[in-house]
Amino acid sequence: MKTIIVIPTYDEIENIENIINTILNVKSDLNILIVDDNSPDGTSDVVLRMQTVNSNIHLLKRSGKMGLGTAYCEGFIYALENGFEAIFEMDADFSHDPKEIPRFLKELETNDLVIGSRYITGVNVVNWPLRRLLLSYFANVYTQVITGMPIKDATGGFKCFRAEVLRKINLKGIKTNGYGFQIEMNFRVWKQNGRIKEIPIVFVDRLNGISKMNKDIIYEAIFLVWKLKLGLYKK
Ligand SMILES: Nc1nc2c(ncn2[C@@H]2O[C@H](COP(=O)(O)OP(=O)(O)O)[C@@H](O)[C@H]2O)c(=O)[nH]1
Ligand SMILES: [Mg+2]
Repeated sequence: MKTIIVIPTYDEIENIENIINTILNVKSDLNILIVDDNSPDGTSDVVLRMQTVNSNIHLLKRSGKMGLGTAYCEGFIYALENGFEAIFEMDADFSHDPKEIPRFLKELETNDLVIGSRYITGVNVVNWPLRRLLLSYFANVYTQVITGMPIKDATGGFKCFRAEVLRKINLKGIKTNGYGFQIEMNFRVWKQNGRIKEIPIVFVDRLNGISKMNKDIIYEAIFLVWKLKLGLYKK
């Protein structure tokens, strides 16, 4: 399958070159799309430089920080327009191990969405403060109870979609970010009876750069699950 890894970036200068090279070392025919929100640290300049020697590296540069959800949706639209069949979500900060990419692709042969899950075999999170781990864990229990969606890790950001399933989603209508975005995408695939498979991954907190997580992302997710449950979202 023609595969692209979509990576949203905001101030990832310390990770960008390394993550791109690590992914290409896993499989040199993978394509990578960086969706950069005009990072002040010049992340996109590094991508531009790397593009000159490798045409598998793509860049979408947006005018400013507009959030993770819309960055992914623009990336997905680009991927669909360019004929990619397997479309990944992945972070730039090495929390997601590129070596796992082939395992996702194997599972995608018989599924529509493969989710890297931190919570199917106990708790596979390394180096997160307990506060953040508890927040994530209970956010997932809450999401599962309210929505009824049988997914143990609905907020994770390492996953792979089949193009067909993304084509059925109104990507321009999605306004959520962060946790909420991940939940909403899973929910929409689930509602169209997409085949969803969780595979265990280990999530390691970033070593370089800083997290862009904030309180608004948590409030958004709390209200979103009710909206989804009650059907109050744009189809
Ligand atoms: N384009 C874009 N990327 C973002 C934005 N916010 C976060 N990111 C990227 O999304 C990924 C996950 O963000 P991160 O800060 O690591 O979140 P955390 O892992 O939940 O702490 C990283 O690659 C970030 O650079 C944004 O507003 N726009
Ligand atoms: Mg991170």
